[in-house]
Amino acid sequence: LLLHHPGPSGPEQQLKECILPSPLLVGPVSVHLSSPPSLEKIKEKNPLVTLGGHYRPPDCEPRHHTAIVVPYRNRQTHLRALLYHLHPFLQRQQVHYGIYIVHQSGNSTFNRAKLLNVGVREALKEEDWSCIFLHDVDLLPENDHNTYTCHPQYPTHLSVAMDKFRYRLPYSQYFGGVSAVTPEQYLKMNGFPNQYWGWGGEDDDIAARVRLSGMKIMRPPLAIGHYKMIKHKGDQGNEQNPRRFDLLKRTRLNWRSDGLNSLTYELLSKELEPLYTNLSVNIGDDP
Ligand code: UDH
Ligand code: NGS
Repeated sequence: LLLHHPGPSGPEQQLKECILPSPLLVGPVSVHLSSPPSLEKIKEKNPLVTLGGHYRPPDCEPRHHTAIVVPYRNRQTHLRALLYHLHPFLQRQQVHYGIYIVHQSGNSTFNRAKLLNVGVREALKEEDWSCIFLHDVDLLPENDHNTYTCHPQYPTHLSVAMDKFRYRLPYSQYFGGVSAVTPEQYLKMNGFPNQYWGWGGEDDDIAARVRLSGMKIMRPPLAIGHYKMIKHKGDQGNEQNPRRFDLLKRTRLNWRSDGLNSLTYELLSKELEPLYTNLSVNIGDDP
């Protein structure tokens, strides 16, 4: 199948669809966590990444269009480590991708799930992504056979074997870390909850929404879904949420009314950095 793709130099090139699996994959990679390079160095190592942290494979027409959404506040070193690892990782997979950092501005209690809602909405305003990854900043994938693409029918949980859980799931319904949905799946589950302020439970709520909306969770094999987590202490402004257990009891009643369809926020700025798009957002505060 031949498709038209406007080349960078002007005249139209004809590109063949990318081969599956990508011939550039290497399998397991060793991930080093200590002192990641500067953003400038990372940029030099990734010359084909364009402003806002976008990339298209230069030699073939990509089959997948993936937005990576990262909930974020005050984790600069982790962000550098993620960008350093993720850019080459995604390029080896030959996906068309963009990286969106959703920065919660101000000092209000952190709200991971709401930031993810914002990221999905803003990413889809910009491009017709076929897959959206929800990616913690401190998780580095260790095997590029763990492809950053979506299952057509069901949401995927990717970080099934994290080093801190001794490369297993901590419990069978665990949905934290790295997961992926298509825009259709996201719509079907009414996105993510907006009411989880502080640490814990929001990922369990998201997993419950998947089931309540009639879907199930897909996962890669444990041997492939390996991740290293950058060790760190609990963050200021993200203390354990004492309400999480009560909220989780009500997911079944609340998921249709709280989520994508009740999302409000104020986009303060959108900056196209060389390696990522930086969305700064006011999501309000714990009422
Ligand atoms: N995040 C930030 N800044 C914060 C808090 C969270 O960027 O201040 C983001 C970041 O992408 C992180 C994700 O939200 O990876 C999840 O944060 P988390 O603290 O829930 O999870 P993490 O896996 O740490 O990073 C868990 C161990 C520390 C909390 C222990 C509480 N008992
Ligand atoms: C569960 C939390 C999840 C959390 C998981 C792993 O207990 O949000 O532990 O936590 N659920 C509730 O608190 C209801 S971790 O070991 O990474 O700190 O993701």
